Amino acid sequence: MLSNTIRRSVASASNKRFMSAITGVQGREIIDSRGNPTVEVDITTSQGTFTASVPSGASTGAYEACELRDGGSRYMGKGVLQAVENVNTVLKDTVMGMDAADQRAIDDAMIAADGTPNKNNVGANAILGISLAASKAGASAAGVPLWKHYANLAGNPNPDVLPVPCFNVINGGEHAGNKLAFQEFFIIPTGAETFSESMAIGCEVFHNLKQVIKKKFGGDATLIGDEGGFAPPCDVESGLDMLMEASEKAGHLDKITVGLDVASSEFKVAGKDAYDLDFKTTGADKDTSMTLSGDEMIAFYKSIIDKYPIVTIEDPFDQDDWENWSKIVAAVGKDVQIVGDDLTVTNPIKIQQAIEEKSANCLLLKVNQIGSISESIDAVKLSKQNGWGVMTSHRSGETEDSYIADLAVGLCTGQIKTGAPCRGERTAKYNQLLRIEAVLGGAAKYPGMGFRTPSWMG
Ligand code: 2PG
Ligand code: MG
Repeated sequence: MLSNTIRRSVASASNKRFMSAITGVQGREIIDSRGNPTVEVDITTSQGTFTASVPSGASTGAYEACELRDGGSRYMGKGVLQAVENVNTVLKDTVMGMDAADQRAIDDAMIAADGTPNKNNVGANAILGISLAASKAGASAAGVPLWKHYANLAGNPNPDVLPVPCFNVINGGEHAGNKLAFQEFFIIPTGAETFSESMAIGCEVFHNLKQVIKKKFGGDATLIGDEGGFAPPCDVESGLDMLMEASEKAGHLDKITVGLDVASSEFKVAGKDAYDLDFKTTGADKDTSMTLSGDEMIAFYKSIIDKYPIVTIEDPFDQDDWENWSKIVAAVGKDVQIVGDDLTVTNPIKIQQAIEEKSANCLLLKVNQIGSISESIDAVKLSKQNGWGVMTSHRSGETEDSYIADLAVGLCTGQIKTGAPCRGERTAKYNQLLRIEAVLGGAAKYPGMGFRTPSWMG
């Protein structure tokens, strides 16, 4: 005979299972911040309908999981109707009736249904849409906010650390029409006391930067790039000078550090130890003195590290240039964070290799590079267990969805980049962090200069 206590707990467990069983899956095509189609998914349980959408990169790493696009002429080949079809058929059949709270089982089942290492059959954009929407349904089933749900899934007992925001206020590379080779220039309010103070500092520097750029280059130069930052006709050093000038004008020079995403895979010269910093110029106008070898790149990085308060550099070398990655970590990695994006593509296999070869010391966490929440958690844990930092990241093509803010807190990544404090798809994430900070109240922590080692498993 079952005791009453056991009977009660069996009843409540099965009740909970019933409450969060997936009863509906609906995918659709929506538009991202660049006017390209992307996947959105609704997951229905008895508690309601939960919606999530998938971001998309421009400077995409060669080893990222498959982003399934339709090809042809519709939307310049970028339609996602096939991925949506896969959501509404094979993946729907896979997850219907499963417990939305059991993220790992859902993700594993979809990965098995796809059957390829890179999710080439159904598309990582299809799988991720369901994975994300299921996580929202799971949070609701558990009766906790999304950031707490992510913390529970990962085993983080105390999700109370807000990330330091890396505001990408100057855009270059593939994200802007200027000639600047480096893709992102960050203002990082490491001297703030709280997340909300860091937002005020970031916004004030951003507005001052607009004035600095306008004075130097005129109003046309204050037009913005894909991630909301300005895209002036500057080079790397004059861009950094303008960040310094704007921070000083805003009265925050003592509260900020700076960082870069070089995104150098975009301008590696194929087959040569060479990087073309004038890659957007073609023909006779190209300045060949701007093509640097790996060693010259390292010398250049060292010179700007000496001159500016640089604390983080992402993708300083191409995704296959492992040797130069290891060289730069050995040269500057103690004081400066070296972030793997294209190198590691949020993939535990690549991260393991980079750990062994000491090629980076921080993971850029992009959920769509790997294609599911569970694998993203694995990537973060592996990085943290090996003493790496973790920077949560948006993509240059985004939607209004703000789950990366919840991920940053839930997984205690200590740092996030989600563009400038400008454009709704960017501010959606920063605003969600302000909400989480308000809910945490006095318990909220801000890591400041400790962003590389925030507390959980740090
Ligand atoms: C990057 C990102 C995001 P994209 O390189 O880190 O800023 O750009 O999404 O285009 O890869
Ligand atoms: Mg990058």
